[in-house]
Amino acid sequence: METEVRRIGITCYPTPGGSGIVATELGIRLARKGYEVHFISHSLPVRLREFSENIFFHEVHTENYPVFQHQPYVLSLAARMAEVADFHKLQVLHVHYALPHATAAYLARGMLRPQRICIVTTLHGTDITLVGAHPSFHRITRFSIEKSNRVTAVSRFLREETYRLFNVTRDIDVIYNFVDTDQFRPDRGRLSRSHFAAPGESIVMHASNFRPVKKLDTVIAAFARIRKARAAKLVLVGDGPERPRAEQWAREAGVLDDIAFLGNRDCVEDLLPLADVFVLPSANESFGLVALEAMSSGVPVVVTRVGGTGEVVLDGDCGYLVDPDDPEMVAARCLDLLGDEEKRRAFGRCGRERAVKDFHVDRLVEQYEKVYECAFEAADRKP
Ligand code: GMT
Repeated sequence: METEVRRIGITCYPTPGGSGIVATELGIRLARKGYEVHFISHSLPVRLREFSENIFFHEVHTENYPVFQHQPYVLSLAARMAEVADFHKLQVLHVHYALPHATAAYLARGMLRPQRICIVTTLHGTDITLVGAHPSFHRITRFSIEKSNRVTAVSRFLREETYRLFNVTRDIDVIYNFVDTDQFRPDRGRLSRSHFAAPGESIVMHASNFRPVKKLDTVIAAFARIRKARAAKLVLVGDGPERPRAEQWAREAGVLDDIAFLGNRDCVEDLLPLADVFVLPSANESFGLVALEAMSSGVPVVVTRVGGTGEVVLDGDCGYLVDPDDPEMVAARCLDLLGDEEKRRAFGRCGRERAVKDFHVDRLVEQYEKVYECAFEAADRKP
């Protein structure tokens, strides 16, 4: 018997950021495996560079009307999800980030008759720890989690936080984030260190969306200490609300000339292997996808101990876990690595091995497929 093509809708934030990257890479892999994948979002996801006849993009247009003080994006998204699901006979809507995507999917499912679509919601971090935990969003986040058919979280930490903060009773599967270890690899060699550092200078790197949770203040203060101890450059990849303050902190600390602010870049896989150490001292990090990408690139990481990073980084083997408000400690850990070439290489090898063994894209995509399978079986059974 011929097996039916599996058709899945994916909604994510299309902007640079871990949740959008995971959603996009997942969709690309599924399409390569023969799934029909429909991305539904307000813009083309940034990592959706690959052309495939199995991948479709449906842009969500929001209408402005004088009585609307704010454009009702969630309603437009829900309506588009329902249209696409109906027209393309989707079996699964996989939404990344609880708000507003799981809520929109709930509305879309309600518009479809007969109900034959399953909602899979993946929780990523700030949707629970910051947005969802806020009193004004707490109730609707809880509701949207409860109403999803399946829920996954990107770390055990995030699953436990969801149970603790929302008192939900339903099952939540942990499916870790993943990395393409061919794309993120130590010998990528497309860019040269000489773009950023003179011979003998170390390269410290950080990449994020420059939100307060990323603790750019700690990154800069730690770098100022490193700079006092040895010749080094700091490469900052990304952009966001903290950028002007980061520039100010760097100026005040007298290290502005040793920092390259690159802004958002589409070639993180080319930049990461240039780093001698990667720093991410966030106030909280449910997983820390970019730290995994650095590990896969053979770079030792110095990352926050708050959140789920301890499930990714082996403290003292492929990186160090640090306190987000302790620049002294961040600097000391970085200097420990920068001053010991053998240790730095050993940590880099360990991180690479861990990425290949435990976080390889193929393995984790299979786990998502298992989650979908229940949804497909349910859809197949319906008349
Ligand atoms: O870190 C952010 O502010 C962005 C956010 C996102 O939606 O992309 O990142 C979250 O999801 C990533 C992918 O699952 C995780 O790797 C990040 O750890 C998580 N961020 C936080 O928990 C702060």
